[in-house]
Amino acid sequence: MADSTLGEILSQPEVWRDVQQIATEDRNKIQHYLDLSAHDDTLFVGCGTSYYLAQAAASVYALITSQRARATTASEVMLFPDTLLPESEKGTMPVLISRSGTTTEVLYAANEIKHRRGQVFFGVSCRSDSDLIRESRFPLVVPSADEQSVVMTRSFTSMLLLIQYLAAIRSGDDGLKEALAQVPEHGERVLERTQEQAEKILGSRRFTKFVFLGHGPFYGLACEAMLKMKEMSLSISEAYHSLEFRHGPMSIVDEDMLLTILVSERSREEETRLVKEMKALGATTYVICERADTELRSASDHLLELGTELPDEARLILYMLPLQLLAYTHAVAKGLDPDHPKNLTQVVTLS
Ligand code: F1P
Repeated sequence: MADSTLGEILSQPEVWRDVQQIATEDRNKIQHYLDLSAHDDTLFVGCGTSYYLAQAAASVYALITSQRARATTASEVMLFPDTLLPESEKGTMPVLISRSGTTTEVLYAANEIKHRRGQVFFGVSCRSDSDLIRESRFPLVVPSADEQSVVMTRSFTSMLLLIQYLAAIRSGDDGLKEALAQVPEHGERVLERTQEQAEKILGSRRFTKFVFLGHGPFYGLACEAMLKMKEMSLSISEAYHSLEFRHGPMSIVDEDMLLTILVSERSREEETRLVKEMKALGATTYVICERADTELRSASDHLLELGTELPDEARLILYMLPLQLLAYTHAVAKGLDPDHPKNLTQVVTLS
């Protein structure tokens, strides 16, 4: 039976407090990094879970700083660097993200940026003794978020939270830093409520298809939820921008589908309409949101209201707790061991 994966999932509020401490104690160092790395465009880079982290990070970084930010896979930087870092543009700051700091494509991307282009980059990792961090001009490390498990859970949310603090420091938004400081306590309350909810949802029907939807930074979270469900429970699992689901993918909606939507305050009205339509097509709907009005509540077969009074850009990582537990619970119910996911290793190194 899994123990490290579940333990790592449940430890997240405590590790998030460590991130808050790093952002406070290292604030001057982080500000110095930002001063030295003056840039007007940020490219977040990663693989697997760390790529989905890069997607969520780019969107929330742009929201907070009002600066341009993009996300890509490390393999794209390795194979098609000129499409992302054209020689004509020097104002882009790469942020390379990797729990292990040793993933081959990430190190290739680091080499391309540093040694072939003579540029510098931020490195975000859980391991300070890694090649990525040694190569980074601006290293940011969250050691207590590291994991024994193959699948990434607390490393994902903790490195994303650190990047949210980076954005808040960059934009001088003290109100956002105060909002982020409240997230660990909300996390403890969410964990108390969601382990039982995951069992209730999965006990209600035998789902064979899982879809996760979201917009803005919540799309990167939806992609990560898709990957967790796939990695841990070996299930058919897809992720889309919420309104994109109508443009073809909804053809597979039926009674075997659990459709989970990560509702943001910015897109709540449109996402409420979508949930009602998908419920009418036969999907079981699971809505995670800040607060549900009557219409959204009636369209939700299962509902988690976070009730934090925090803005979208501060509330992000709280959505991952129920989503990680949903995947974990489904895996164990199928007799699988999330600590030893099929076909996977903790780090992908190419010889
Ligand atoms: C990235 C990654 C993980 C995946 C598996 C293999 O690792 O692809 O997302 O779950 O563990 O490695 P990293 O570059 O963040 O260490």
